[in-house]
Formats: sequence, C-alpha cells, structure tokens
Amino acid sequence: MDGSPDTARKKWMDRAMPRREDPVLLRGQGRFVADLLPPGCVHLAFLRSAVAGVKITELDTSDARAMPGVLAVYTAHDLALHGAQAVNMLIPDAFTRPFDALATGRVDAVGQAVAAIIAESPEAAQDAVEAIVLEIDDAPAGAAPIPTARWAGGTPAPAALTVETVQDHALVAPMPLEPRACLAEPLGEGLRVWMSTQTPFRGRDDLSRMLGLPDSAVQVIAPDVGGAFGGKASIYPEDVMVAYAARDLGRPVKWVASRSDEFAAATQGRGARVSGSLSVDADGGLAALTVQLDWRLGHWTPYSAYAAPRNAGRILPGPYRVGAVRADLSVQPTPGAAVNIYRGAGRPEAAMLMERLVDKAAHKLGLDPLEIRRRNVVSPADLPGHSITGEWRDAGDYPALLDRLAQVTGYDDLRADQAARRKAGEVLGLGLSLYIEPCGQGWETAQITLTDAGRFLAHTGSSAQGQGRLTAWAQIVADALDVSPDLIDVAEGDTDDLPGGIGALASRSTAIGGSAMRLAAEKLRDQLSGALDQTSEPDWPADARHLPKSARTASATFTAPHEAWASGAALAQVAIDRDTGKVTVEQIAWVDDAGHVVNPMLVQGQLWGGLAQGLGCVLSERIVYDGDGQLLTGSLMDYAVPRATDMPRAVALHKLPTPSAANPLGAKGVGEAGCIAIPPAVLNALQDAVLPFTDADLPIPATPEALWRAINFPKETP
Ligand code: SMO
Repeated sequence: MDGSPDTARKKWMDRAMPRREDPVLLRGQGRFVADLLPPGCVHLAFLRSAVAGVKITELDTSDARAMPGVLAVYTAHDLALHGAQAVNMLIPDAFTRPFDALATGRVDAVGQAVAAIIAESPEAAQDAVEAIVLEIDDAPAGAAPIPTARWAGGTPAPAALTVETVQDHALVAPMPLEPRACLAEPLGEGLRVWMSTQTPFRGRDDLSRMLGLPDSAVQVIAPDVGGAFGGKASIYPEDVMVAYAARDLGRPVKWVASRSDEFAAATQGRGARVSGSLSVDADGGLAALTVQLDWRLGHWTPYSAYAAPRNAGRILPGPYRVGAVRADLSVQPTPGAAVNIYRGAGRPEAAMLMERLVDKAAHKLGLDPLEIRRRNVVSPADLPGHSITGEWRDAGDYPALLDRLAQVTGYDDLRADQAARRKAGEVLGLGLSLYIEPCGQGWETAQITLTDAGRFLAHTGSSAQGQGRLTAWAQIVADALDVSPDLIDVAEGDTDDLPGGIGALASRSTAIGGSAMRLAAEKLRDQLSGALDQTSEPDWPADARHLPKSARTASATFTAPHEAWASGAALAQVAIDRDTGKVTVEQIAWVDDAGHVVNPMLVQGQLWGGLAQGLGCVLSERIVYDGDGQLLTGSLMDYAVPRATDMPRAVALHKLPTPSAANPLGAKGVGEAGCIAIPPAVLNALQDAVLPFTDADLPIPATPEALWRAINFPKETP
C-alpha cells in the first residue's frame, strides 16, 4: 500500500468494486490487513506469558528498549486507558471481566500479553521480545461457578422412565484461515483502524471509548476478512494496544497474529458441561426435562460471552413438546483464553443434549429413533408461536422435515442394510438429529445511492468474511429495484460509510441485513419513480441518474420484530474400523429449512462449511489445558481440524423452505446450521454403531481412541 492514507483508502474502495468482465476466480486482488503497509508503518510484537495462574514479580524491559530498531516498549503501567470494552449482558445476573490490554500484576492465561514492543520491522520487534526479563510467582486463582439464570415452564407429566446424560463439550478453536490482525493509522485528531473483524462498528465504539476519543474520531475498516466464525466478533486486547501505540507514537502501527497466537489468545468456543435428564411415558411421550448448563468463560468476557449459554438455555427443549422444562445456568471464570460465540453459539449444545436424550429414551423403550421424534415434535399448526419457556418461535414444519428425511434416505432400507452389514462383522451406525436455530435479533442499516454513472451503490452496516454476502445483497437490491444485479455494487465494513451498523454474526446477515437492504431499495425505487417524469415511458434506471442527488439516495434501518428461526433434520451413517477406531462418514443426508433462499449456491456453501466444522467438533477438535492452565494443544500438530479426507463419502442436501414470519424477505439463517445439525446426528450414529458393545456415553469429540476403547474394552469405558 503506497501513498497517503487517503490514497490507500481510495485504492481499497476502487478494488472493492466488482470487475465482472473478468471471470478468473483467483485475481490476486484480495486485500487483508496483513497486506497493508502504509508509509512509516512500524510493527508491534507482544511478549506473551508461557504460563498461567501467576503473579508478575519482575518485568524489566530496559534491555529490550536498547535493542536496534526498537521505538517503544509498553507494559501495563505505561497505559492510560478509559473504561473497558462493552459486554452484552444477555444474562443480567452474570459478571463482567474486562480484559487488560496488557497483563496487570498477574497472568490468568497462557498467551496473555504482558508487554508490547514497537520496532521498525516485525523481526526487530520479535527479537526485542526475547530481551524482556519476566519473573513470576505461583498465584493460582480459583473462581466458583455462579448460578445466574433459569428457563422453566410447564408441569411434569406422569413418566415411566428417566434417561440421563452428561456431556463435556471440548473447547474448540474457531480457526479462521486468516488470523487476527490490526493496523492503526493516526488521522487528524483521531485514528483509522484496519481490523480483521465481524463487527467494525462495535470495534469503533469500544476503541473510541477506551482511547477517550469521540466516536467520530475513530474510523474502523474491515477490509477482506478471511473467516471469523465468532472468533472476530469482539474487540481484543491486541486491538486496543495497537490503537493506543499509534496514538502515542503518532505513527501507523501494525500487528498480525500468528497461528500460535490464535491458539492461545483468540476466543474459543463450546467447553461447557451440559447435564440433562429426560423422563418419558410408556409411549415415548416426553414428560419432563431437567438441565444443568455449566459454562466456562475463560479469563475475560468478550462482548458476546453470554450469547451462547443464553441460546442453549432458551431454545430447550428444541423442536419437541414436553410436559415441563427446567434449565439452570452457572457461569464461571476459568484460566485460559476467553470463551465466546463460535459457529452455532449454544444451539449445538442444546441440540446435542436433546438429540442424545431422545435417542436414549427410544432405546430404553424399544422405539426407533425416528418414531420417538415423530411422536413428540411440535405441530406446524402451533408455529409461529411461543415455546414452553416463552420464546417466540418462527413458522416451520418439523414433522415434514422428518418425513422428507425418511423418504430421501430410504430410512427403513438403511436400517435393514445396517442389520445385514452388522451380521457380516461391520461396526455401523445410523444417527438422526432434528434442530431449531434462532437467527439473530435487533436491527441493521442500509443505504443505497444511484450514482451519476447509473449504477447503484449499496452500503450495508453488516459485514462479510468470505461468505459471498456481497452477491446475495446485490441480488436483494436488484430484485427490489427490478434491475440486473450487474448494476449493483455493494460496500461493507467501513464505519465512515454509515452512521451505525451491527455486523455479520448470529446468522442474521440475510434476514436482518438483507431486509434493511430491501427496505432501502424499495424506498429508493419509490423516490425515483415519484420524481421521474411519468408522461413518457421512462428508460429505467438510466433516466433516473439525471434526477437531483437528494432523490437518488435512500437509507433504511430494519428492526426485526422477532428472530427468524431456521430448522432442519439430518441423518448420518458411519462405519468404525474396529482395529483402529477410525470413522468413515459414509453419508450425510440433510433437510434444511432456511426459509426463503436468496442464493442457493451460497446457502450450499454455508451448509458444507458448517458441516465440516460440525464434524470437527464431534470427531476430532479439542483444546486441552492441563491442571496448571498450560495449553497442550498450541498448534495444528496437536489440534485436529478435519481435512478433505475426513469429509463424508456422500452428502445430500435437501430444502424444505417455510418462509419466516419475522422479516419481509421470509429469510432465515443458515450459516451455523452445520454446527448444530451434524454433531448430534454423527454422535447418535457413533453411539448406535457401538451399541452392540456398550451403551455408555461417548466423549465429545468421540476420537478414534475413544471409539476403539468402546469397541475393544467396553467394560472399561466410563
Ligand atoms: S458464532 Mo457467530 O459469528 O454469531
């Protein structure tokens, strides 16, 4: 990036305009934060703690300050910050634990930043990190679980038996392809900050507050962002440090995380212990559900820390009718990285619990898993409507999802086939899941302008991280304006373009961001057609570009009256190698209700991506800390993300759309569906596969070792 910040920004904007005449997919025009280097830019490196649960007894930076190329060294004592980052208190009785930009007195997590070095090159900064003297003493911190919330409703019905399970979800890493990065440039009285984030406006609000600047003095731009999955939904200590140093030194400051930094210091997902008991009557009718959700939160609370536990609690009992529900939540600060939303955000935990409990009840009663679900699903006649705990739920047809799944898979034949292959010695399982998925609440903004050139420039307050969102929004705008999508340019990710916005998370981008786009487009269409001379047939939209500028821009904010709730059903067929425990996912069949679909190809991409991450959660991914808070899975050598060879042999995606009653598009969310649908279907299939050996609960993830033990040493399986 050459030239002044303004030239750089103009280049970025020019590049953001699609070049549709060029069909080549790899154009080398991606611009991520790591690709940007304004003149005079200096580089920031952190000294990160290698241990946790300690107090700092000595922190000597004098040698580091004297190293060649070093411009500044910061410790907590050198910082003067105002206030703390915001936390969305979705659980009102919960606690907040704001982060320290640099560790203050003690260290609670491996990877926590203790000092920051600014140098002329990234290498010089890193070299100087080695010259800092850090002495520590053991000071373990213990924090008890804090009971915070309860969701309850109904009256228990008479029951014949009760099944129970305890699910310890492994912590997992969101693992976007692009690690976090931040670049802050002094600009006038304030800052321009390039950040790899899902939520540029929240970044602006947090940074301006913590730096003591007005909102208007901080511009945040999220350029190309290479994935996020919830891991870039909150501002981080590193972002604040970068912005602070840029202000302090009056120079552009850049920091790019390594993969190791991300393992230790990016937010993680899941990690909760979910215990449940379900009583059923002799016909398999669900009588009562009691759940304990124990959520670990890591050492600081990101903005959406409470979104996941709240989702898990409030969506129980999932798509089923039950006599009574009671779910209690406790939250707990834990040594280790902060725990935040990760693709699915609490919905996977709720689905995993219900789907296992329902299967266990079916097994006890000698019912087929499909049959017990059919007997208990909420009727479409009751939707939209309120759940037993008072949640508004969108239109949907859960029985039809099950029927379609049974039909497209030839379910009865699959069961017969399984019996035959089992007789021949194979370890084979079939598993079902049925899920619901609330998809984001609140508002989003949009603004559309007809340019002098006769093209429409659409700004969204939402953002994009590689999902192809620009294409979907262009389609929505084109549809409302009745023009070709080729005439629409979409811009996102720059807080100077709109007064406010939220971003891309909670599967809300089409339902809420898209609805805002549609409202703005309808408004612009009415404005333009009202201003056009109607005496002759106008050439639309070409004639409209000659209208006064004021008539050529329209803005809208869409506030969703309700969340859109998606739903779906999935079937997994798995085979386990009895000598190695290796799992082959032979097929996934999946019927998804994402409501009105704007772009089927993008939806398919979301389903596939979520499926892959869902497989990771149930089969292989786990962050492990030892008893001292030491991170044992700090690299991709120790942390097993699924690879191409782990993908299912066959995947069949089917749609059964019921339009949402919560927005004018009728759209629901789909981005997180794979992480909700796939893990319970696969875990149920694995439990079904090992049933000839043991009915003990498998761990999450169910690794090859755990499966091998279940098959070969079933009595020793806990
Ligand atoms: S886990 Mo998402 O980015 O709401």
